[in-house]
Amino acid sequence: MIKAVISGTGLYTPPAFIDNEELVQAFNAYVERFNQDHAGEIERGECEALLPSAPDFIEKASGIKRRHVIDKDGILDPERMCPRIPERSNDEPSVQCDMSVVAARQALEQAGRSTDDVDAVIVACSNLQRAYPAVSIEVQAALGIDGFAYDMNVACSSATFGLQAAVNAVENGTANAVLVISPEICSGHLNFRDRDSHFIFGDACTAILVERSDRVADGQGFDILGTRLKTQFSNNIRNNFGFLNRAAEEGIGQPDKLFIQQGRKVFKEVSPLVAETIQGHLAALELAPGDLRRMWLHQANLNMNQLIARRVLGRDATIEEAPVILDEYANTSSAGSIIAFHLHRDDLDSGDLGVICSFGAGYSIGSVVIRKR
Ligand code: CO8
Repeated sequence: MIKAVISGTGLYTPPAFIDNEELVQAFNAYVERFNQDHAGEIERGECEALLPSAPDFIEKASGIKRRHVIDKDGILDPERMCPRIPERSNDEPSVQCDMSVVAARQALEQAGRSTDDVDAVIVACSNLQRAYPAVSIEVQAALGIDGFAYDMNVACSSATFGLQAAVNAVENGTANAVLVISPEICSGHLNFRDRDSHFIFGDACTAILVERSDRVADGQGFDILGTRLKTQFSNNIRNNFGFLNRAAEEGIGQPDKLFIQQGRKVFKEVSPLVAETIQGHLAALELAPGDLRRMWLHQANLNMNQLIARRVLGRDATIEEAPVILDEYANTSSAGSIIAFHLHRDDLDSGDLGVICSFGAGYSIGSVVIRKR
């Protein structure tokens, strides 16, 4: 039977980054101005004074120290607090296409492949910059790939769900090699005026090349032993931005057209679900948690990852067992677990087992168990 292999990965990191101190300085300047401008209403009890943010809180509550972003100046401008990413003409490549091409070329280079070897592109991410034509088809054209492409969105689990789609395509013979690309511009849909969440996200793009095992040299890449997906509806992470917004004038400008969450509830509800999903997936593959050398977990919150790893292993995980990239990248939605895999796998030996696991809005969870070839 044809099996699927991860033969290469790539990562595009925007050069600009914002540390917690800079972010909080801009946020607090906005808060100060807001409270001054609304002093009368606040005094009459018609409006609540805004509270300042704090770098210490951010690091302690989340583990995040900084985040890479496409545009820094617009986010740090207290008058704007939103990245400035100018529109491009239809004749220019879109921003998500540009990011995707860089990450994809890196994945191909790592696998020793050219675009001629690829016959499918899946762009899988939390937010697509337009309705159509599909960004994936634009990326396919930019890379000169003969085949097919489509976009998909399962929020933070987009990349792992995309991986399962790629595995299915390779194993049923629809494609020989599939690129799964996740261009995440989280700064575009983060409310930088919201104290509870203004620090959470960053931007990045990952790419994964999935190929038929019989085309990949022994000792190269990772066998995909299995994928398991799980979804369970929840409103606790939500974004109501969509094409019907213009048909409902009452909602225009409301904060729910950006990312909103009940962070505490997400933490409490998702952590056990993730641990159960990984344990159940391992058991179905006749593996035990103790067989895992590494867990490349979704990178949303450090405390959450430590809890999940503890539940899976029955003890605290070492930093080698559950590597962290959110200190540097923050939450990059579906790209997070793939960045962790991309940056923390070279020390693995042939036969070592690991799990890539995403979790987030939906709720959605994707578990991919792999073995170093
Ligand atoms: N500065 C200082 N203090 C603050 C701040 C701040 N910025 N924010 C809150 N506080 C205060 C609160 O007022 C509260 O004070 P008090 O105790 O006096 O009431 C105290 O800090 C504690 O507040 P919280 O209970 O809110 O803080 P938590 O300890 O729960 O930490 C977190 C908040 C970090 C948000 C945490 O709950 C968390 O990370 N939860 C998990 C979240 C998660 O995993 N979410 C998934 C994200 S969704 C996803 O990954 C992809 C979605 C699709 C992509 C969207 C891209 C934009």
